[in-house]
Amino acid sequence: MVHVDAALPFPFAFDPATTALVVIDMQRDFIEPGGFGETLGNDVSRLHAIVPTVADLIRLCRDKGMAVIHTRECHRPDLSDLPPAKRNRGTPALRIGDAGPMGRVLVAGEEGAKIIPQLAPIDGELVIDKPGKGAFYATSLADHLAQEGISSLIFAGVTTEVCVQTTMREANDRGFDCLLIEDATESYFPAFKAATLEMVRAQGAIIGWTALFSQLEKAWHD
Ligand code: C5J
Repeated sequence: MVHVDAALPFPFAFDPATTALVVIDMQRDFIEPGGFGETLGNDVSRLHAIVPTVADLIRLCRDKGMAVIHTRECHRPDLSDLPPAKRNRGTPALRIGDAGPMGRVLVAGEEGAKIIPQLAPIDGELVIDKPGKGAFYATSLADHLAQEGISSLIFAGVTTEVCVQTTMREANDRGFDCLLIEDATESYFPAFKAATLEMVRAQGAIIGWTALFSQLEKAWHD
């Protein structure tokens, strides 16, 4: 067992053999300058800044032989998995499926939907394409985790309050113990990230735990 004593709100223990790292939506359109996220007026440098820490986290988990899973928020090219309520909401300059600066926005196979090269999955790692915010909705993730005997999940990725938090809540309801790595997740809105970290670990880890990457690394080496 690995004991992350510094985790909040109290120590988090996990067995690497029954734990997976889930890296949420580290895609070009959310993170890279010139992508869809920036066209929406977001400061993507905030998200770009966590890339080295996420890379270190992935490397650590790979070195320890732990399962690494990646997700991408994207839709089929015919948009048959895109509910009108998601496509039509609001008055953005670009909608999902429209031609954006890196190809069609959030469409599978387009440049913008790809995971950034620095964090590219390697052979044998599961990549989940998800049409929703949560990675369990309309995907094979639950079946895969059951097959592999996974009972704990460590989370990283973007954005903290949207796809990361939604997936953690889905996982918590399905009985997984969840640890969110604070400096391996980010939001375009600092206050939303801070609030999410607080609400995840409130009321005795009502959704899960949080810890810094250095605290996880130290726990593994102790
Ligand atoms: C994610 C979003 N990945 N914010 N998507 O959080 O729309």
